[in-house]
Amino acid sequence: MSSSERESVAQRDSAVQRDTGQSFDVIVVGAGFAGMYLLHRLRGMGLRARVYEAGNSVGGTWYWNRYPGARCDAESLAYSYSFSHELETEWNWSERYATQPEILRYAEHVAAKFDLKRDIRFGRRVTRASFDDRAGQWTIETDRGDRAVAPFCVMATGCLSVPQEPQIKDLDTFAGHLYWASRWPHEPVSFEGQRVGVIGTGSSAIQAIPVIAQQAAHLTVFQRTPNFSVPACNGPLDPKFVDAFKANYPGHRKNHRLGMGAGFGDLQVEPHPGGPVLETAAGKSEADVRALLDKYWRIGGANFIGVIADTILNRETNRVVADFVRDKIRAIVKDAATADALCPTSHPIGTKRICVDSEYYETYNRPNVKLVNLRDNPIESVAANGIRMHDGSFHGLDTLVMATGFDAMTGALLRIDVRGSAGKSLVDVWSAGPRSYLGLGVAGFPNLFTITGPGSPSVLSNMLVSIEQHVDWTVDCIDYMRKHGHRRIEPVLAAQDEWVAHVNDVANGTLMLEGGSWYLGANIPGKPRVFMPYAAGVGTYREICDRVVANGYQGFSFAS
Ligand code: NA7
Repeated sequence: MSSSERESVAQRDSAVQRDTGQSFDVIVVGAGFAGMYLLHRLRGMGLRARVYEAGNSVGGTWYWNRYPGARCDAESLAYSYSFSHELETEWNWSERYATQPEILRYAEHVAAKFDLKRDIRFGRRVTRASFDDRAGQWTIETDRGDRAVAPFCVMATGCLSVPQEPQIKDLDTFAGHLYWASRWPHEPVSFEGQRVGVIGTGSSAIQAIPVIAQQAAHLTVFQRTPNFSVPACNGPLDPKFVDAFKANYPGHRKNHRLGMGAGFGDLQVEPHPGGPVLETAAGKSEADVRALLDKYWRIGGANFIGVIADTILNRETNRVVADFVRDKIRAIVKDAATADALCPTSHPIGTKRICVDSEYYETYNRPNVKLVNLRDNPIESVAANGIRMHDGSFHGLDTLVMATGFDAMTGALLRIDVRGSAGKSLVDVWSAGPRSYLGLGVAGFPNLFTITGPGSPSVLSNMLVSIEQHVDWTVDCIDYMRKHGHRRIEPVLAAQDEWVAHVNDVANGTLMLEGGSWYLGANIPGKPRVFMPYAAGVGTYREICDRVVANGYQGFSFAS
């Protein structure tokens, strides 16, 4: 049987089979990049693993986010698995920033290459995970009636997987086409001849808007908060550059893992050299700093924010960088009032996720595109054929695209009824915000691991680097326990408290708390404001995790 035949058999079986009390060594929730690698590693240790996935195939965020223009804002050669040299050598990325379809093809390729799908149950959403203290095992239940048990449960549920659906009055009365960026249909969507509205101006919208504008008869962008965006300068990857890069792939990967920043290390070698190249802008000639920033603006990419080392630490540097970008916006966008409305002023640059775009600001020079500033004139309500504004004006629409973001980092975990020791509910334990040790485990929830959980670098890093690190740590820990006869592990409460305080201290030393971002939960009404990711960089974090292991899993308690 060919690998593609095997895949479709696996998917068909997945659709008809139901687990009814089967027992496994490890149950994994989610078959995105984390769940896929977990399965591969667990199998490699001879463990029996079952993966449950809500989508109908692998890829996680890349399975769901199919909106026009969707692509990774991290560079392809770094945003890819490093665990198999054969895989990284044989796979050829076509562009500097891969499109969503290409990343999904990669996920499917990995699933086929390592024959992953036979142990994944697709189209199942895990609804409940409960730990039985006496049996020392987790019971996992899905919305399709599966029920399975295992001593270990690993949550690979992703950081941005639960869409945020804002309460906009009468949204359900819209009679045209309504699309959510994060749940885009699998069939092609045409905007030809349509009057389209987009609500939101985060990364998703900033990628979608230029593509929609090219097709639509008219596009209205409803913006509440402008974001800083830098040009991607995307393009095909030069085969010579790729060959040279791949010739030293292990060296580059090592740099990604151990770097003090976000896990891109030295990817930005020529022709995309990276930073930091200047310690601070404070006290420097602004003209010189601007000349440097201009060089990196032309190189493109999110690394722009790392060109000056203290951009998110020092208010003066931050102002210089933000002013530079605002001037770029004003230079690109011809209509002065639109340019003004597009200039972010309410948060320091880099304290919300920096967007990476292709012709975003240029799109506002098109005659068929209009920006509506919701700060001046909020949305009053949605009608069958458009949007009514507070001042009584009306925007007629045939299609409405919602690009309103996610309940980040905790959303997916808290939508599962997770019950730890003595029936304790994760929703209750995290009612004032997430508390976790190293972003890997939660006191009171034995044998539960969270991949890229709150309290780890996660969304502030190259996700593939962080995923591989957490998967390796978790699987090695399970292996250690089996070899040492431990049946139960959980974080010690005091170690967890200390870690949470440390994560807060690191964030407090930056300007990040001023961002009002989804990093803080600020985009979700009523969500506790806690800065969730660990902001000290992937290299520092990895050293800490390794030290914890070297010290006999310091901060965790074991039981037999
Ligand atoms: P983001 O970055 O959270 O952006 C969501 C956008 O939606 C943002 O501009 C919001 O404005 C806007 N929004 C949310 N609710 C409303 C309402 N009620 N009215 C008007 N506008 C609203 O999500 P993305 O999907 O773009 O990107 C998420 C991450 O995915 C991204 O960082 C990458 O890592 C990949 P607000 O700022 O709240 O005023």
